[in-house]
Amino acid sequence: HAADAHRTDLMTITRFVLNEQSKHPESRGDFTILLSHIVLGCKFVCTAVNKAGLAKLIGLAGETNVQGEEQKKLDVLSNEVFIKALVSSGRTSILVSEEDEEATIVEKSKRGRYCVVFDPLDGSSNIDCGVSIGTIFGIYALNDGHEPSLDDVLQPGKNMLAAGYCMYGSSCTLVLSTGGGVNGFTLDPSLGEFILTHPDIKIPKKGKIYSVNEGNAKNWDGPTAKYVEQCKFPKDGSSPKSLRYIGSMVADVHRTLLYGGIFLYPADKKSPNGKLRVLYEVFPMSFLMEQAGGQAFTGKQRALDLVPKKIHERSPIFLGSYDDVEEIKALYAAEE
Ligand code: AHM
Ligand code: MG
Repeated sequence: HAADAHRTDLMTITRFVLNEQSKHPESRGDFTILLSHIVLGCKFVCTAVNKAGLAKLIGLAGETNVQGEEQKKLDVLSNEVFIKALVSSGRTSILVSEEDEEATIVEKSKRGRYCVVFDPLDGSSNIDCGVSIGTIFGIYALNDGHEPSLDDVLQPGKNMLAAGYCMYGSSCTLVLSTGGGVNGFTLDPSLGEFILTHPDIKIPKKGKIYSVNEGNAKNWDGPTAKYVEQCKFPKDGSSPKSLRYIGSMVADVHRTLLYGGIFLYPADKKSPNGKLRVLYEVFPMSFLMEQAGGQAFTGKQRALDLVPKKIHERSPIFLGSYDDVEEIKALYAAEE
């Protein structure tokens, strides 16, 4: 019966992506191979994060442990794992990581048709207290027939082929979109496989939660300040919103995706471009939000229309439920 079928017919992430790719007759399986290398990186980081306290992986980079061995900070380790997995997949040509100043141009013999932008371990200031952290990634296709260059990744987010994140929380959850909706997979540690647990995620049209670092309020611009005031003292007779802010983007965005509401990292007087990075934080999360029926806005434009000029560029971001983002858009429009 149905419940039995559920237990024995496991939709793994590889099977899911293979199914999706088979809808594209031109597909050569390259994307599936690339993704399986990203998944490997996520599994490795998940294991490392889970035993971070035990294995004393949380020391400062360059510190030595009791055995006199060099320890690596988790974010440095995660970065190495992803770079090596992506290069060895033979399917990438350019990699941009938050951890590396310069983009990695893959050596000729290992090149492939994709460019990957990623933050190997976002929210790493949360590691020591055991709060959820995550990996964020976006994938572009390489423009055919030329030497890979930064122009291949300095592209608007709407050109991404796929985006996702993996959250290392009470469970390890990978959320992915290849442009046909959003799906969530949870790692079954006994199988070592990500299993489809959240098919076709749609964000609620309107939410009851706002998520922002309110400690920056004194430096906010008018529309952000007005919006947050409205969340607390709604003028339309609705109930005030709840505030939830973890300070770990993957966790804050994951909750926003599932429960609805809005996540804000606005500009302020001290950081006129906000804090979050366009290529590997703002774009992948904006891509997922739109694919789930929500919106993502920079204060000036649709986030995915932004054309980055530098690989580590930052942008303010407001993303979440469709109606909630409409409200902040209206406040910015009224300012002009
Ligand atoms: P990081 O890339 O240095 O880890 O910083 C990014 C993190 C995000 O996960 C989170 O949304 C944000 O920084 C929180 O910033 P703040 O502490 O200013 O609220
Ligand atoms: Mg980051």
